[in-house]
Amino acid sequence: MTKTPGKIEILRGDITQTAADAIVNAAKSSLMGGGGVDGAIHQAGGPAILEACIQIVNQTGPCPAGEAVITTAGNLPAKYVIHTVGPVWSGGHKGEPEKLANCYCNALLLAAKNHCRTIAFPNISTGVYGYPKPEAAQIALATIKQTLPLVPDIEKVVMVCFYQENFELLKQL
Ligand code: AR6
Repeated sequence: MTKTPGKIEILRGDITQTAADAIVNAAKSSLMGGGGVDGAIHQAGGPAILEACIQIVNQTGPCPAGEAVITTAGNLPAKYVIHTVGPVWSGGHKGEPEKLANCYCNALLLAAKNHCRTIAFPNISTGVYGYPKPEAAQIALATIKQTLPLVPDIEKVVMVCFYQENFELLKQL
C-alpha cells in the first residue's frame, strides 16, 4: 500500500521551541556554531550538540554546502538536530540554487533514515548567507514537495519562519 506524502506546515516562531523529531540547523561548514539560528540552537541545546559536531568533523572533515549531518538535540524538545550548510549567495551563478535544494533534500533523507516522522526547517541561507528570500522560499517548497514521495514515513514537515516576510512568502506559495 502506498502512503500519501506528508503534509507541509508553515509557522512563525523559534525553531528551538519546536517539538519535531528533528529540527534542521542552518550551519556553517566547520559545524562549530555561529550566529542566527545556529547560535540559537547551540545555546538552547547545550554543549552536547557541539561535542557531537566536533566528533563528526574529526572523523569526516568539514561539511560541504548542500550536505547534512545528524547529532543529538541535547536539551531541546526535538530528538535530533540535522545540520546542513546552505550556500552563500554570490549572485546565483555559482550553483547556489542546486546547493540550497540539496540542503532540503539531504536533510529529509537523513531524517527518514533515522526514523523521524516530523521535521522542522528554518529558512536556510536567508540570513547571514544572503540568499534572496523569495527565491529561497520557492526552492524550499519545491524541493520538499519533490522529496516527500521518496520518504513516505515522514508525516509532517514544518517550515518555521522567524521573520514575517518569510512566513508571508511561503504562505503565498
Ligand atoms: N528559529 C527559526 N529561524 C531562525 C531563528 C530561530 N530561532 N533564528 C534565526 N532564524 P541564519 P544562514 C532564521 O543567518 O543565512 C550562522 O552564523 C533567520 O531569520 O541563521 O543560513 C551560521 O553559523 C533566517 O531567516 O543562517 C553560518 O555561518 C534563517 O533563520 C551562517 O549563519 C537563516 O538565517 C548561516 O547563514
